[in-house]
Amino acid sequence: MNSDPSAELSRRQALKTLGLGAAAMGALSFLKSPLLAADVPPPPTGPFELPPLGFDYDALAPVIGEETMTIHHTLHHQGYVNKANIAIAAQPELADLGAEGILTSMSEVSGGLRNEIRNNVGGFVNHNLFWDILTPGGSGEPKGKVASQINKDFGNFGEFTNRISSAANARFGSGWAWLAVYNEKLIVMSTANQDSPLMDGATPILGIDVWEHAYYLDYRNRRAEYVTKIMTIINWDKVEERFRAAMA
Ligand code: MN3
Repeated sequence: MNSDPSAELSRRQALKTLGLGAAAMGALSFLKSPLLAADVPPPPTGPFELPPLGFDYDALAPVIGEETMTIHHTLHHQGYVNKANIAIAAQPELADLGAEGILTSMSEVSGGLRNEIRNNVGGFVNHNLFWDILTPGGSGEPKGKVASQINKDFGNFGEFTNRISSAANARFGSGWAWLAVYNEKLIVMSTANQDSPLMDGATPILGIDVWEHAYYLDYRNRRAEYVTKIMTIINWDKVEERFRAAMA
């Protein structure tokens, strides 16, 4: 504290001259916001780009709320894109493989940034699939070839639903449950973190994100309820497309 009254007076005078009272100084603190500050570097560019959602952020409510969707797409998914671009910059030759190709070839990827590539290219690709196979209101039960194959490999749709729900609920910590094509059959599997079935030679055609960021705002710790609800908004037309492509 400055105990010299004349010094305090001159400080006030200086602020007055600048037209900046305490309230104005407070109001200007927004300049420190990381979203608005002019000196924040632009996000890294590279081969990977965040795809736009095929629906509005509030369109999956009440199964997935607007706040979850906004954060999940603009912060989490975008974060994987940014970090994947940073990691790939050190090994630009990998970009020629494409994102899926990198995951398929992960066992051959080496170098100091291997884990960053695995986690962030994985997160990028997994979320690309996740948004693609969801649709507001769902599309009912599967039809077409994927429905026939589900009946063939799991017995019936209800049994498949039980299997993928169990895989999603049993995954300890963060990860995914998947319906994937492997050796021309459908299998249910789960992976930890952002690992992809592509790393094990399987092609995912439906995925359920069971990271807490996917459901905590809407369901708190009730993962099983989230899994049950998300099965009601699956876009089976897109799963069918992916199934046909994987079997071709
Ligand atoms: Mn996620």
